Amino acid sequence: HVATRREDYRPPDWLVPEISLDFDLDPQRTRVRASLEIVRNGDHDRPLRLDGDELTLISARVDGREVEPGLDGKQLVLDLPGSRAMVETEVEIAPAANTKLMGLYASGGILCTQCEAEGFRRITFFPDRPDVLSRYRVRMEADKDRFPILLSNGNNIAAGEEGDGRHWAQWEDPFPKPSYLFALVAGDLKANSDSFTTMSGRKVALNIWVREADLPKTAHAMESLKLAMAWDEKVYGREYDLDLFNIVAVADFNMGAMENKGLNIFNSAYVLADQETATDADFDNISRVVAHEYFHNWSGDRITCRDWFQLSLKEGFTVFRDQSFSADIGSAPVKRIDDVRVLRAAQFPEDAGPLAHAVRPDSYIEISNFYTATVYNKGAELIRMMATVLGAEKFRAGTDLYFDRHDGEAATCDDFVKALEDGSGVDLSAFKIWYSQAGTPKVSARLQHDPQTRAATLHLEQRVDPTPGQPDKAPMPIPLRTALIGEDSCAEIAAEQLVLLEKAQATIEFANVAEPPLLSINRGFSAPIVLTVDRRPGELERLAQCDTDPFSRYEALQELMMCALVASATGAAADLEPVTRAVGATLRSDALDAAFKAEAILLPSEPLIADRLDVVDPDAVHESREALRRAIGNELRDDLASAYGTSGAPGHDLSPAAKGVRRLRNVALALIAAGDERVGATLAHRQFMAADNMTDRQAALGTLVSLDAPERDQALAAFYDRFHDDPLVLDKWFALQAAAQRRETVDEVQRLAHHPDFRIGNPNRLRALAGTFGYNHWAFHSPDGRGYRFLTDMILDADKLNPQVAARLIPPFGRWRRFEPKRGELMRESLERIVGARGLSKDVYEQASKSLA
Ligand code: B3K
Ligand code: ZN
Repeated sequence: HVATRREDYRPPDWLVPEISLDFDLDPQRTRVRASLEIVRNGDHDRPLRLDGDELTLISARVDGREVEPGLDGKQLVLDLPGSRAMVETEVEIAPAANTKLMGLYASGGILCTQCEAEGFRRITFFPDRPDVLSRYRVRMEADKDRFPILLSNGNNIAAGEEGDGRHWAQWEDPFPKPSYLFALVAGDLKANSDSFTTMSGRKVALNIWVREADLPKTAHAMESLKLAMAWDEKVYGREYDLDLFNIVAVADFNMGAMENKGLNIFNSAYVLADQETATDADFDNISRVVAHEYFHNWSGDRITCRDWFQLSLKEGFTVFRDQSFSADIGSAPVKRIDDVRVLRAAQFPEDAGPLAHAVRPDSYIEISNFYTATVYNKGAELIRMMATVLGAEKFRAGTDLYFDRHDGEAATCDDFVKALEDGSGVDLSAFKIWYSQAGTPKVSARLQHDPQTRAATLHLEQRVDPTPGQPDKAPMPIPLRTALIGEDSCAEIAAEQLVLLEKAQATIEFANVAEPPLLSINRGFSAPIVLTVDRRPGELERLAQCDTDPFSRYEALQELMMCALVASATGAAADLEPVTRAVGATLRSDALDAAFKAEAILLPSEPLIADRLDVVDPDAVHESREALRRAIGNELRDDLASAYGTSGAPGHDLSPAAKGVRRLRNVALALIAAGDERVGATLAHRQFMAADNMTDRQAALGTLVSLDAPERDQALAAFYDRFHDDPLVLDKWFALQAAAQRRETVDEVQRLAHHPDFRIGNPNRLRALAGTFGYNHWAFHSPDGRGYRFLTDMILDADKLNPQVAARLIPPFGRWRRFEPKRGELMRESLERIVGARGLSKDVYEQASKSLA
């Protein structure tokens, strides 16, 4: 398997300004005729190379004459004498046999496409790279009964009948685009139709296409779409540019969704929702993903990436945009807490492990493996840092210039930073290192106070550990929003300022600090770093009460818990008293809202605790966390009971306030059960039976699945009976059991893998079972290695069908070096077994072999 390297980038030898595609659609055998207008790019005599993958070539023509093209690997090679040519190919593909779900495939009777990153070559021969932009004309023909709806990018310009039960449609997309944004859908679909009037007064038709039975579940996605369209006009000045915007939901999809121009294709999990089947988190995720894909119309489609190393140009920026959108339509502090939780759960471990790579990577074997938390979420954080440094107005001037300057182009991350600099007049060159240097910076902070002189001195130090291929690291610019809080007054005594740590060390002075100060630093998580603050006992507890920044206040309580958890996981004496006291005070606070309380009192996850340990013993981590949960459940019985009794959240109410109340009630329920299993089981079962919404039902079941109570199996059976015909809810049923905190979970997942409803070929179902299990720290790391064996078998079985999805199950193994020797060795052996398997895909090979290194 050969690596592609960023430094080898060369502009394309040939351009394709126009392409016509003609599809004769059939699930078993689809005929694709392509006409490419080819133009030589620059002065060279290299042949035309067209990418292809699993295509059966029927014929090829150059300027109307049949030719016998050469083949180099999977590429079709044609010598073209002139500077222009019309190249026509005819190929056959088999959508129903396409289990990789890349290219044209079938999902529940619908034919659909997924082309990013390199799926278009599975449809026709083409220079399948993002810097070749073409205008697309598409004609498709299909059986009218089975495929009454025929969609592609852009506008529907003609349609008709063939008489033999077949019909056709023609589509044209006026905007030149790279092949990865091509899309086609054919199926028996019904639309929820609406419209949006843009800021310049153009009326855009909006459709969300689903199977007829799912139509009632599309209202929230439609509302989210209209909110996103209005938000992008207001916040970025971006208007939609076609008269039509289509969204299609399919049940089999490798990722969340895809931003194809004018025809977004979605995993149905990010479209379908109603009160009875979707949780508050599902509703939020739908808003987030609908907005994300919509925002790509500008940050991705109008301006695309020059090459796949620049992926974060569109993904980091678009994640930043969707995060800001969600913050604006919901609770901004809670959204920030959520985003940081995702970053710490997914990106920090990636950056600290064998798969660490830069936001703009230097090489890849399989680009699908680089749709990572680093490219997406760390990419968003680095844009957030630049936005923080610039301030809202200058940042907007920068993005305006970016959209204006690069419209219609395939751009680079450097272009983006340059536009921010030129638009704002601020030099951001120091920040570029965030694109190229992998690893999470570690910052240590110490605040010294002299009551006599009233001077406070902040000492800062940073370092970045080596990552694969990058042994020596340079200091990075780290913007730290910083304030001082009075220990006695419980108020801000030094107003917030932005401290930019640029070198390895820095000292910052504060004058007129009369009372003992508490350091409130990295407020709002202004930099994606690991921060260690040298603190006196009692400081964190006080900050958890007094910090004026909601994120830092949350962080203080989390850190207080973490210190206790790490202490007890390493066998040191842990004083749980200050923790329960602080949790109690948070629960009783009148100043905090329910959503914030819920986030703040939620214990750090087991993987997060493990990240703090030099040698991980998963049993010790589990015991330590359970002990703290028990202590909180017991000590704070009354506070938890009154939190659980909070009213004001009718099931249909999706306001941030109602969602917050449900969240707090359900976090409280889990802690009550930790304190007293019997009380917890009774409450949870009662809630499960009475629930009029999926948030409360799933949370109740989530508490029950980890208990050894008779109510557990009753509730699981009742849930299955009611919802087994709804695939998205059935995914929850699988996931809840795979997440259960019990010794038996490893047996359970093995049984579930043989359940008649388990479908290894459906990515959502596979992720619900195997993906969830991989992050069930205690169960996955079962000391006998059965958890490892289960996931290894799953990965190898899944790889035969869908390499991309199989490869995404590997990261839990990558942390093998950090575990106690017995488990570490078992994990390493699992990776060896994967790498040694016959017929392994390059996706899985790359992830497993790099994990061993
Ligand atoms: N751009 C797509 C990613 C598709 C990747 C497939 N390997 C989804 C998104 O980020 O919006
Ligand atoms: Zn995206």
